[in-house]
Amino acid sequence: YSDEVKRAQTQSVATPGPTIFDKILSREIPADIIYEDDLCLAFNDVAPQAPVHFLVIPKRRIPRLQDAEESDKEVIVYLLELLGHLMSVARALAAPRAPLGWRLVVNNGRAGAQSVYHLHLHVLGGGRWAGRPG
Ligand code: DGP
Repeated sequence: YSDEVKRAQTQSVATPGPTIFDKILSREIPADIIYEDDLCLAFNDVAPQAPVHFLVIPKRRIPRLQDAEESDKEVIVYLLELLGHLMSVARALAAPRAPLGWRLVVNNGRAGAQSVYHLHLHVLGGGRWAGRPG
């Protein structure tokens, strides 16, 4: 990556402002962190909906999935790699924690039940699912 793309990792896009996840990223408030690398952080959900329930978030503040957009070509490539990386990390962390299977959920936007406007993947496992979507 160029320096510019590297800087983009932690810069926010035009957003409504910091969320609780920024405070978790900066260690201002504690979280049960299970994984961290240059691009993302994973931690257990404070209100688990399943025996295994953790979140994978990018360090870069992207409010919603549709906000992972840029006009700069190099940054577009970076964002696509970032989204792939989040899914890859989710898979790697899920494998030992929920060996029988798990769900990956992105609540997106007001009508999509999103409450924290910092993109996050929910990984839910170890449960049986009634009323699953799709
Ligand atoms: P949603 O935006 O609806 O996809 O869900 C946000 C999730 O974030 C929700 O499952 C609860 C979790 N959450 C909210 N605040 C905190 C917090 O301070 N710490 C942790 N660990 N999780 C949180």
